[in-house]
Amino acid sequence: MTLADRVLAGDPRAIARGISLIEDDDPSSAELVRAIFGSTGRAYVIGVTGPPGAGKSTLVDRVVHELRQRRSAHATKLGVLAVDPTSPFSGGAVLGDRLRMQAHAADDGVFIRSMATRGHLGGLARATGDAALVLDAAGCEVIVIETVGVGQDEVDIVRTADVSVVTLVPGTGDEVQALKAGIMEIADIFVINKADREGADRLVAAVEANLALETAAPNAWRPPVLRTTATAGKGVAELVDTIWRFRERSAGAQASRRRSRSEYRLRELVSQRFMDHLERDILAPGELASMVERIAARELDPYSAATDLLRRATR
Ligand SMILES: Nc1nc2c(ncn2[C@@H]2O[C@H](COP(=O)(O)OP(=O)(O)OP(=O)(O)O)[C@@H](O)[C@H]2O)c(=O)[nH]1
Ligand SMILES: [Mg+2]
Repeated sequence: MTLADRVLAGDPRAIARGISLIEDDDPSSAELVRAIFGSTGRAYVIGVTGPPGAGKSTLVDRVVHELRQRRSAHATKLGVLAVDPTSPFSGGAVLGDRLRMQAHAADDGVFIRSMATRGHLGGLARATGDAALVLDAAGCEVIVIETVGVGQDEVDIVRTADVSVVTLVPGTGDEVQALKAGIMEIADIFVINKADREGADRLVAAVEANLALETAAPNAWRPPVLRTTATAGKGVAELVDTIWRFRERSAGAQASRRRSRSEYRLRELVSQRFMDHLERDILAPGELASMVERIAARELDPYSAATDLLRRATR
């Protein structure tokens, strides 16, 4: 039996092995994705992002629990990916997540995995997308992806999700940073977690005010701003309801989102492969770096450099 066959059969060890290959950018991971791809596209992917310590893991844990409670209606098999772009190898925060999620360890309907990558730029988003494919192929009906932070990495990772939930916390100024990183635009649902803290009302109002500035098309989904206290499980049922309302409401939008995700992945992969090919097969060692140096020193402009590289690679 191949690894792909075992993944398709839902074997947890094969799932773990497959994700490790993807994480390590092992050449055989492309083969795995090729073999399982036709059996994917069924899972509903929920992205949860927000600043460090916002309570994302606590919230995800509760959401998973809630979905399991409603299992027949929503999901009998679930996957959770906790992605940590800040630590190149599985670090402390991720270990914390692992421990916290022990609650589901005995529950064989839930597969939990933390991820990091030593990959290049954009590598984590690709790895996350591919890891989600593995869980999808293994029969997970719902996949939750947790990412830390509110930067470009998260924006890229959230692109792989069907719904993106952005968590913010009162009294931290998170929303300012999130605004800058452009994460507000990609949110389908806002969650003000730690609503037990002072300043929740103000933060809700600030996010609402910001949303009001956007001119949305009629009938467009207007991101709701929810409040949760994850530690007490408060607001979690409402969050799950809202996610499902989003899922049902936007079936048409979902298809176009999946299309643009496919396009993004293809473009990403081609440019990555093209650069790999250039550096490995065309350029002399260090040649790209010296080109970069010359551009920085204004001896060469980037347009001429790109034209030159393209010509050499396609000759
Ligand atoms: N008061 C309060 N504390 C909370 C709430 N939700 C989570 N916490 C606490 O906040 C801390 C961080 O929670 P995590 O769930 O680890 O947060 P996280 O966003 O996953 O953290 P990272 O993954 O490290 O970025 C923990 O001590 C939680 O118990 C909440 O609703 N209210
Ligand atoms: Mg966490």
